[in-house]
Amino acid sequence: MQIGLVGMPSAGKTTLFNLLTGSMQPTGISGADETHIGSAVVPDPRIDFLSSLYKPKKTIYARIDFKDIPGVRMDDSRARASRLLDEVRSADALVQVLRVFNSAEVEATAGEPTPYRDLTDYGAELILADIDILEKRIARLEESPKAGKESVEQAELLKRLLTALENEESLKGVELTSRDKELLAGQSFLSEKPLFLVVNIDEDQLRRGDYPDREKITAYTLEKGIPVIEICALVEMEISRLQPEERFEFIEDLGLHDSGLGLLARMTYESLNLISFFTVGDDEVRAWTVHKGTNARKAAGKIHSDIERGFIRAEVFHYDPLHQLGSAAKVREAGHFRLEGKDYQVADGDIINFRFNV
Ligand SMILES: Nc1nc2c(ncn2[C@@H]2O[C@H](COP(=O)(O)OP(=O)(O)OP(=O)(O)O)[C@@H](O)[C@H]2O)c(=O)[nH]1
Ligand SMILES: [Mg+2]
Repeated sequence: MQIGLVGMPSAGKTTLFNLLTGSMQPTGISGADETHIGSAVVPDPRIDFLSSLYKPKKTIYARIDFKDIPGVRMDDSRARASRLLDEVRSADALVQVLRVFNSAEVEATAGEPTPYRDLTDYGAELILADIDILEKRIARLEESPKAGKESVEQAELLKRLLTALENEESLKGVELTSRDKELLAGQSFLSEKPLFLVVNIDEDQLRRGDYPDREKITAYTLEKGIPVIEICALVEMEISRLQPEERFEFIEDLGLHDSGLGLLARMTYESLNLISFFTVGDDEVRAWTVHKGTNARKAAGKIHSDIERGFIRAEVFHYDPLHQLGSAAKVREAGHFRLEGKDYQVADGDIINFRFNV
């Protein structure tokens, strides 16, 4: 699972990428031209607590993989534009970064921020790219000399998708039968990907709690069901490079209650229906990420395919009573230990020990 950071040039994607992943990629107009890949540690106070309780040799937080994709500039060649679009296409979900902050340096080349226009233009671009692909595929299907029943069926379906897009409806809203899904297998569309918005604001805008186009952006994202967070990418990145004792002062001063990374992680977990379960012990305390509804056996497979194959039982207790009572022994005494079978649906915050046999 990889999340693409996308949007217009100079929106602050690479700045945000550096903040999230602790990288030092060059930013700015003459910044790097290439896509960057990195992963971010998902902050989780539950892991902090478990680690302080078990004092393991290793503490491993969940991670989210990000890909920083440069924005397409007006003067870009078609080849570059299409290469960048392919990068977007290969991401599983998209975080669109929106330039709202004021910066004389950036405005000298990129002009005044036009956040609402950037937001809607980018959405339209994704739709246009999908239309382009659909038209090509439909033409190919119809021109194929030995067009069988399946090709006809497929072309019909693609035309239905095309109509939706031309009416500016998202593909997320198109109802698909299981046959449709079969016909579409392996085809991915940009406007169908989960999309989140990061509004990249500056310090003043953060203090004021307001910025240009705020109301329009809120209305648009509400209507389209796009989750939004506001981040001061540059400020946070600078703070993250300070010594810990200095950091606190700045965070207090700005009233940054939650880090950009924390907000982004929470938004992606919620919207993508992801949950965490934990494994604990003297060796290792670790968070694992699975989709809501994953059963115990599948969850075991996250750790190792042998554990999935040889699955016998899952010993489960929840983080909450452990946090309240302070030790696994007390949790056991209080009767919160459970033995679950392979079909048990793992819950967010479960602490699991898998019994298996290979
Ligand atoms: N003042 C201010 N400047 C910012 C902020 N975020 C980014 N910048 C500046 O904006 C410029 C562009 O930032 P980048 O992170 O390189 O932008 P990008 O989205 O990666 O741009 P491309 O890769 O060209 O698409 C850099 O000079 C950053 O320092 C911010 O929150 N405030
Ligand atoms: Mg960049």
